[in-house]
This record gives sequence, C-alpha cells and structure tokens, in this order.
Amino acid sequence: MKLHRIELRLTRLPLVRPFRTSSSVKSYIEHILVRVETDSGHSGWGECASPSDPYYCPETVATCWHMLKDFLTPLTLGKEWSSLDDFVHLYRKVKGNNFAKAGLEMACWDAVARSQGQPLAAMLGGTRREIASGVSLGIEKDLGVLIALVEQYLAEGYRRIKLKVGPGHDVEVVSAVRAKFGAIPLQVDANSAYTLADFDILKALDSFDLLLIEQPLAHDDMIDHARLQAQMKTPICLDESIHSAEDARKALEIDAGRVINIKVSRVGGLREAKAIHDLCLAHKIPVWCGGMHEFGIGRAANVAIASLPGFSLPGDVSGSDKYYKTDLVEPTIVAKCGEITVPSGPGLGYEPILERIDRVTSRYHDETAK
Ligand code: OSB
Ligand code: MG
Repeated sequence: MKLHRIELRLTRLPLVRPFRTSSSVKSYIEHILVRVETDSGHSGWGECASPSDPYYCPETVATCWHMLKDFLTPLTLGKEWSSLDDFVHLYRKVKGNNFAKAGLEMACWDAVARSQGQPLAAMLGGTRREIASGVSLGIEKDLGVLIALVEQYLAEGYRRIKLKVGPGHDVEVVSAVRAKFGAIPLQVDANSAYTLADFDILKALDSFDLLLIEQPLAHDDMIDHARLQAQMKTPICLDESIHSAEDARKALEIDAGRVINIKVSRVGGLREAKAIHDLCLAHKIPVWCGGMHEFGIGRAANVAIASLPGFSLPGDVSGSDKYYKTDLVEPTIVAKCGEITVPSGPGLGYEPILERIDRVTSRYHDETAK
C-alpha cells in the first residue's frame, strides 16, 4: 500500500465553556485534521490534537503543521508499506513530535480498517462494546460553579469526576466536593504544577480516598514521582511523563506511578498506545484513556482504543457535547448513562462531515504523489 495523497486542514471550534488548568486557559480549540488517500482508492481521517500553546507539552499546532508538511509528508507520500508497523518505520528518524505523528498515523489506521471493512476497535484488539466515560473539569474561580458542574455530570450518569488542581486550588476544592458529594469516584490532575517542596499539600490530598493523583510533578520527571509514590497511599498516575512504551516500562520499573493515562496523541499514535496498554495489562497496571479536547475524529479514535481490555478505569472520553455545540462527525458522539457505545461500522465508525469541516478550516495544504 502507498499513500497517494495527504491533506492537512487547520480547524477551530469554540468551547462551550472556557477550560482552565494549572498552566493555561482556553476558549476555543484548534486542531489539524489529516486526510489520506491510498493508491487503492481508500481514504482515512486523523486528528492532530496538539494544544496551540506549549504549556502542556513542547509541541504546538504550528510545530505540528511544520512537521507534517515538511517532514512526515515527504517521508511517507508515495512510499510502500504493508502494515502500520511498517508505516511508522518510514519516519523512525524523526525524534519526538508525537502529536504530529499521531494525526497522520490515525488517518492510516482509519484507511486500513475501512479497506478491510473492519471497525478500528476490532482491528486494535478491542473487546468492550461500551466504554466507561468520565469528565475532566477545569479549574473554576467560583467553587459554587464547580459544585454545580459536578452535580450536572453526575446526574448525566458520568462514571467519575476528575478535578483540575494547582497551587491555591487544591485541598479546599477537593474537600468541598467530598463534603458535598460523599464517596463518588473522584480523582485530580495537577498538570505538573507541584514539586517535592509541596509535599504537605500532596500528603493532604492523599487523605481524600482519591482514585489517583495525575501528574503532580514535572512533565519530564519520573524520579521524583517515584519518591512521592513511596510516601503516598493514593496511586500516582502519569500523563505528561509518558511518551512511549519504553517510558512506561521504566516508570513501572522504578514505581514512579501505579496507573497510566494513555493519550493517543501524546504517545505518537494508536500503535504505541496499544503497546503501552499491552505492557500495563501484562503487569496488572490499570490504564485509562485521556483526552485533549478532541473533535469527533480524535474522539472516535479514543473510543476505539478505550475498548481494549486493560482500560479498566473510566477515561476522560466524554460525549462531545461537553465541549462542542456542533462536532465535525455524524452521528454525534454521546455518553448515555456514563457509557459510550463502541461503533460497529468500518474504520473510526463516525463520518466526518466535509461541509462542517470546510466552514471551520482556516488553512489548507495538500500533496499528491507524483
Ligand atoms: O492533562 O489530561 C490533561 C485537556 C487538555 C490538555 C491536558 C489535559 C486535558 C484534560 C481534558 O484533562 C481531557 C478531555 O476531556 O479531553
Ligand atoms: Mg492530565
């Protein structure tokens, strides 16, 4: 098989409410959509879910556009490959830039699954017919607003609540939510806002029976996380620190965390996401599917990977209405009673709607093999 054509579209959707973390606040999301056509006439879509700023990870939408256009396209367009393992080998010399790679790789998985008339979930080894869905709630300056949101999503049936925390928005926030809602499945995400100097705050968080504490320490650290884990009863969950199955192996070896958040884009694609899943399953380490505010294409890929058996904790893959008024795929991705049904159609199982995509596209690039 060969890629005959690669298209890039820079697209933007407004968020239904601003999303604040310890490091950024966003009112809209810009992602690059990747569309590929194979020489056998099949096509596939992928989504490059990089944030527009470098406050979560070093990549940005602009670096992803650059990598996709100037390196990943020339390295793959018109080149022969026979499996996804083969495909990623074409750009093995490109270091890092996982978000850019993930968008292109996803489009190839979709194209291959469609060419075989197979759902992406089945092709990945998925076994679940529904995935358990949780929500990630941004930092709210008004605690009353946060409480109302928790109430709303619990009423909608979501299986667990994740609260963003950071210095000044931590112990009191968790304490207020516990006081109001009791023993709900609850976890927090610090997006690397603390250091070991904040041990007293982290130890205070340890007393709330949280499912896990996500990425409390630096984005590029594992050693301090291991030190912290040794002194905490709550499992530490790594997000930013894990970019590959090799990273996951090392983290487990030193007990830097006892849960892993698998994000397709952060690890460079579905193939690596599956490899991390397989490793964790073999080590009985629970994993869950994280998110990057994906539009329908990336969200569909998240649903597919989350159908693998090791995804034993509810993920951040919520219905798309949590973020967007109108998404870019049909049918709309919905969570019912806290579950999303894994689609049974070929490929991603949701159809990108080109007119909607065109309306929100601000930049376009397209190359065809000679
Ligand atoms: O750290 O998990 C994170 C969103 C953007 C960047 C980083 C993170 C998040 C979320 C929201 O927590 C996940 C989602 O609902 O898509
Ligand atoms: Mg996180």
